Amino acid sequence: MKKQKERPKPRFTRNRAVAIGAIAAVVSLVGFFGYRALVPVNGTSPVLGFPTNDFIKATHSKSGYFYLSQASGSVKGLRSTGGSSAHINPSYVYSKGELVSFHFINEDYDTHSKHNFNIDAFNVHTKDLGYFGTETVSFVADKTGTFDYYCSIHPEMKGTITVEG
Ligand SMILES: [Cu+2]
Repeated sequence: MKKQKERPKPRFTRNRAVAIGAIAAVVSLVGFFGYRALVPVNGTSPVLGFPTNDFIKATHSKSGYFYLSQASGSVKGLRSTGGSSAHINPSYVYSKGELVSFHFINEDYDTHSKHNFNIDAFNVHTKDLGYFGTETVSFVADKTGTFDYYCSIHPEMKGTITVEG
């Protein structure tokens, strides 16, 4: 009678360890960004729901300092002015009540100047960020109208945010 080979016992394999590590990383990322996104800077209580994410960078070229949207394809809230996915000092459009997260990054490779991002109407004020600094600010678009966003260091860096009722 043939003796059956013993099957290897299930072990904590390397692959499994990698998978668990990856899941833990994703969960902690979601926890970090999710929590920040839930507390708007112009409110006191967390807002449940998925924010509209907009990525905007501060940069510089021969034409001066400006903001540039970092949109891949069509992004909700960004009013397209052409076929290009990058917009200089872009205009944003939101619906009243929308939770908005701005992800701001200083990519001013030219001058390494500091930059910030402000929307007074919604109490949005980032720190003065150095080169490659980033900050995420979330707010609730709780009033209608057209409002300015700007960099307090460079007057030419400004654009508008429109909230429609
Ligand atoms: Cu600036």
